[in-house]
Amino acid sequence: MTGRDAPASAPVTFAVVGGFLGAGKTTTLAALARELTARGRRVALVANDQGDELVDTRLAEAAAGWAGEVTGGCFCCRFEDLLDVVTRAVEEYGADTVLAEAVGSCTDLQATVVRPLHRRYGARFRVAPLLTVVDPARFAAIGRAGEADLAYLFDRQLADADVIALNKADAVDPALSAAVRTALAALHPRTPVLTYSARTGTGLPALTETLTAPTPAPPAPDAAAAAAPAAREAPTPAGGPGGRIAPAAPAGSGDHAGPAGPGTTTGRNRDLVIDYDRYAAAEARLAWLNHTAEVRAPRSAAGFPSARWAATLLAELTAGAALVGHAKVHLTAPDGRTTKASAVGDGRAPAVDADGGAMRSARALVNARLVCPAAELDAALAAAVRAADAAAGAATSAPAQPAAFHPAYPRPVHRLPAEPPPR
Ligand SMILES: Nc1nc2c(ncn2[C@@H]2O[C@H](COP(=O)(O)OP(=O)(O)OP(=O)(O)O)[C@@H](O)[C@H]2O)c(=O)[nH]1
Ligand SMILES: [Mg+2]
Repeated sequence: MTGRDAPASAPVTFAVVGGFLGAGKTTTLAALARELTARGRRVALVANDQGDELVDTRLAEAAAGWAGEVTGGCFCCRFEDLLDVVTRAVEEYGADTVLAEAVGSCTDLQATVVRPLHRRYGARFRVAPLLTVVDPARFAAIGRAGEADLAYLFDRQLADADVIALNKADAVDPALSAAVRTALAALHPRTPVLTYSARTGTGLPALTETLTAPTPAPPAPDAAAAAAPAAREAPTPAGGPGGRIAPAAPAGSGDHAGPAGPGTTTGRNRDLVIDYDRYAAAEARLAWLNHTAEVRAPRSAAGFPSARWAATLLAELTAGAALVGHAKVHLTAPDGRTTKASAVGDGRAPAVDADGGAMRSARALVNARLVCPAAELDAALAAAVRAADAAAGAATSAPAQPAAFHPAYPRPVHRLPAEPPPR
C-alpha cells in the first residue's frame, strides 16, 4: 500500500478553492493559512498552473509552513500529481489542513476534483465545500468585455460553487457590492454568498468556519467505483472538433442537470451543465506566459526602485490586451527582500502588494494571462521590460526567450456524476 492510498489516522482537511483569474484566491489562501495556523493547525498550500515558475508558489511559501505546486495543467487534468503533492504535505510536514488553489481558468471542479477526492479518498480527507472566489468588479464587467466564452466560463465557476466567496470588500463601492449580491442571488439562488476582504481580514472568520465545519461522511467505500471506475464516470472530453461532452448526468436545463430536491443545496450533489467546447474555447482565448529574468542596477550603487520596475512592466504589458485576466510580477533580492505587483484588468493602476525597495539585483518572475495572440504577448513582454528598465534605471537579462502559449483542451482524469439526492 503506497503512502497516498494508506488511511490517515485522522482525516486531513482538504479544501479546493477556485474562481476567476485575479479574484484573490492566493491572497485568500494566504490569509486563511495564517488564521488557521494561529488556531493551531498545520497548514499546507498547493498552487496550480498550466506552466511552471509560479508567483503563487513564492507567495504560498511565505504564508504557510509547507507549500507545493502542481504544474503543467490544472488539478482535474493532473489529479494524480495533486494526490502526490498532498501526500508529501502530510508525510513531510504533518499537514492536517491542505488548501489547494485551482487555476483561475478552470471549472467543473466538483465533478473532476472534489467528488473524486470525497468518494475515493474520503477516509483520508475531509473534503471541504468548494469555494469560488469572486472579484465584484470583475463580476460587474465580464459581461461587457465582448468575450462571450470567458463570460460563460466565469458563470460556470459560479454555478459549480458550494459557497461563493465575494472578495475585495475593502475596495468595492457598497452600492456595487449590494448590486452584485442581488444579481448573484437571482442567478444562483441556492448558493450561499460570503462577503469578505482577504486583504483586511473582514469576514474571514466566517470563511474559515465554512472550510473547517464538519461535512457529510463520504458514501460507503466506493468499491464498485474503485474496481471499475470507467463504468461509474461520465464521458470524458474527446477534445478538438466534436469534443463536446454531456453533463455528468442526463441534461436538465439551466445550471444543473437532474431534479432539485432535499440534499441538493450544494454544488457537490448537483450535476453542472457544461459545454466543454465553450470551456476550452474560453481558455484558448487566453495567452499564458511564465517568464524568469535577472534584473540589475548597472549605474546605481543604491539599486533600482523595484516597485517602479514592476508597476511599469505591468502597465506596459497589459496596455494592449483585449482583456486582462491577471498579470503579476515577483522580484526577490539576494538578501531575501521581495516586491510583488499585480494587474487584474479593473481599470486601476497595477497594485504594488509588497515593496522591497531599492535592489542591486533581483530574480524576477512574470506570470501573465491576457486575451491576445501568444506571439503578441511575447513581443509585448520584451517591450514592457525595455520600458521598465528605462523607468527604473535597470538592465534585465533572461535565460530564455519568452514563450507564451494557449492552454490546451481540458481533459479531466476523472469526471464523477453527483449522487442521487437522499430521500
Ligand atoms: N483591495 C483588495 N485587493 C485584493 C484582495 N484580495 C486580493 N487582492 C488583490 O488582487 C490581486 C490578485 O490577487 P491574487 O490573490 O493573486 O488573485 P488570484 O485569484 O490568486 O489570481 P490568479 O492565481 O492569477 O488567478 C492582487 O493585487 C491582490 O493584492 C482584497 O481583499 N482587497
Ligand atoms: Mg493565485
